[in-house]
Amino acid sequence: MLGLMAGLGFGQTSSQDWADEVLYFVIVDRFADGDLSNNIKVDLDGKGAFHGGDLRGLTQKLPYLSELGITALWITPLVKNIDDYTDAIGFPDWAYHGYWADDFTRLDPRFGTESDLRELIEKAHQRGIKVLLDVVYNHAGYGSHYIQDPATKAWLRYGSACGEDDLTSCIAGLPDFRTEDAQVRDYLINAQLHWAKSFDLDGFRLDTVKHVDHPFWSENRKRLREELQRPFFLVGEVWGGSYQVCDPWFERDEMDAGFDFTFAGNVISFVQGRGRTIAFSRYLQKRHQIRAGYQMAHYLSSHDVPGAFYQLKGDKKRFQMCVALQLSTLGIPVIYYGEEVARIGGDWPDNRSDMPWGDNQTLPGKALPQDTDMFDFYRHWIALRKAHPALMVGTYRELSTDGDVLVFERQDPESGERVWVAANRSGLETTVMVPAQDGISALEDGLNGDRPSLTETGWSLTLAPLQVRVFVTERKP
Ligand SMILES: [Ca+2]
Ligand SMILES: [Ca+2]
Repeated sequence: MLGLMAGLGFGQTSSQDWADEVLYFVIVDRFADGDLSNNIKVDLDGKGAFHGGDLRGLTQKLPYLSELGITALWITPLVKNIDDYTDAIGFPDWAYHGYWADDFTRLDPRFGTESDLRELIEKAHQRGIKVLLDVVYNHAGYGSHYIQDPATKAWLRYGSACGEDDLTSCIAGLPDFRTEDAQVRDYLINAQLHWAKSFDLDGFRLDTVKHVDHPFWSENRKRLREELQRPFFLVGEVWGGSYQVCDPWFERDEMDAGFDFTFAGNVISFVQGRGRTIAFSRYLQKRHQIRAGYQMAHYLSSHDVPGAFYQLKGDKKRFQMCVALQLSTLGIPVIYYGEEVARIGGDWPDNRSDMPWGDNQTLPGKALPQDTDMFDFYRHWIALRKAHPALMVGTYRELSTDGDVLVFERQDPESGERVWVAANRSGLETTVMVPAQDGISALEDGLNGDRPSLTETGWSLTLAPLQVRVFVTERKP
């Protein structure tokens, strides 16, 4: 791998390596509590309180994640966070999410020890699961030691020093690092490089990307490459990001991928019958115009937005359509913890509720039910995606946009494999005719093995109400 990277030049391979990943995003505190001894001021009834989840709990749940089929984990920041809460929003809100750092040079004991982190990464790798650590360069937590310490307080903008633009404003009133200052920049990059060097992490998820200047991101990339000498993936949160919005960071090769803020809204509208079928098809097609070698990570829910299942008011069939389309679309699908067992979520802070563990006694979500049928649905679609690279990286070709049925073809540029995806958003069983295509002699449903027939007018595809099907094609013998 290293030799290949040297030969191709940087920026050519690390992103491609992630084209076949399925990423699972965990808020460590809300997932699984594997060590009661590190629980400090845990309050399971407090929506903004620590709930006790930690690295050891996450490690214990790796078999569950393997069964689901995910191939990479994104975990919330682990560095020491502030010990106080804010009640500006009407209830005590603590740093359980990890985004309010107090000290970038050590781990927060509430999430675990360095040996816990080492064990998580080692055991994840044994299962073929990569680990991305979330890092924040833009700001520190409220009242953090960085603004108390005379040696560092000039490093930040806070109070009346906060600016008005993206780079210098204090997001949610958080002290903003002067990342344009070389001393501050070097401190922050050194601190995060330490974690990348000391642990076998596979990359970083970069927080608040558009609030930090481009020279900082270029330096970050350069230092990581020079000092790690191994593939190290960077996926960045550019708020509101699409492939176009993220392109300035791709153009400068400051990150490999960005989060796609456009997918969820578009797919939810489509399954709700809003907008024309062809509009959704053209949206999907356009996503393929992304700069070569870079990727978008598309999600249905996150810690910052109300999730798709909640927006669809718990409509399971329509949510499953979103899932099936997410898993048959270009990019890196991101599953937000618990979606796969129908955690309903809600508006903030309910979108950060505990992972439901059914009746298996895992804290903090031990009493919350799991929808195992939803889990199986995810498992099958993830397996289908992994079995057919066309679904991950294939080109897009529209086959039918009649009425409420969308049919498109994905073709793997490497193997030539062609796979069809058909989605019926109507509440009625619908049959659509797709004209015969050169080079295709038979179709087979990738999940149940059904083989549609070729009539004089074309392929007759019948879809149940609110169903998505994938057809694997066969060539003429
Ligand atoms: Ca704990
Ligand atoms: Ca900033």
